[in-house]
Amino acid sequence: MRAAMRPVADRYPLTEAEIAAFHRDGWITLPGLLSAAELAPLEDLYMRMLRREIPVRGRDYCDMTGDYHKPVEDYAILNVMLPRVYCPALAGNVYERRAADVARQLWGEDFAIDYDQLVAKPPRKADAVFHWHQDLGYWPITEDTRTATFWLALDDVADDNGCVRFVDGSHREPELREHLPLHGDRGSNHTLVAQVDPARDRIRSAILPRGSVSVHHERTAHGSGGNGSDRWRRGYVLAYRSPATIAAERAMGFTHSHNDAGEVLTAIGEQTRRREGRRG
Ligand SMILES: O=C(O)CCC(=O)C(=O)O
Repeated sequence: MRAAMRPVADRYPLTEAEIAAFHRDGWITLPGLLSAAELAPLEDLYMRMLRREIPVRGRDYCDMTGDYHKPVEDYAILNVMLPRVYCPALAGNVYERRAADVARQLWGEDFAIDYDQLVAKPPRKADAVFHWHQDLGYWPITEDTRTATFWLALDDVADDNGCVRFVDGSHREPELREHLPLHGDRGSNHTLVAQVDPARDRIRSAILPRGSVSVHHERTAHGSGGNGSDRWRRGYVLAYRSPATIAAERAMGFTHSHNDAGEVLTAIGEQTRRREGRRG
């Protein structure tokens, strides 16, 4: 299938070169996953959630740059965890169906949604920095490492409005990089920060037109700069993993909600630190 002919209904066929690039670099971009007509109803629900017309419980509506006590009007990165829980109309949408098709081509048939997330930088938010991290730094370490996390652009995104940037090949490093909390402990703020060195790491920006996606692996280091532009930078994240991995997470009490019990998040942090400690 030629790239120009996709998508076809719920399918988005990948080329062999795209599959190889995902496994080599730990991330890829895919153009035109959704059309303007397909984006419009999703964008409407997205904005209703950001405006809090659809209620979101507790810390699942937060600012990824600050502590949990920051006033909403000062938020730099508006972050909604688990939007399909709070807005069931999102469940089963065309983005979910096409992303599932892509995830299965990358990794095999047994793939399901682990969590979803909205992550939006309003215009002129120079402090809307999403710090470098590997997703696995936030997650429990599970046996099956297969992940495909999608980041759908609701706006044209580039460096000026804070697009996501990835470190090529970092998913193939033998150990996770060290992750330290940004503010105090995980009870004060969710954000963790990993070391990335522009002199040593090969960093590339995921420049995406509206309706396109990036797809990354759970160990690929990534982050994003502030939004210095007059445009929004809105992303809609969907993470796919195997049903067995999702069940293992849930058995630990880990749902990707920021309202998960503090002891669960602390135990996961300790598991990651023990793993990092084995490096030396
Ligand atoms: O939106 C961003 O800048 C970062 C998003 C992210 O970390 C992710 O999708 O895993």
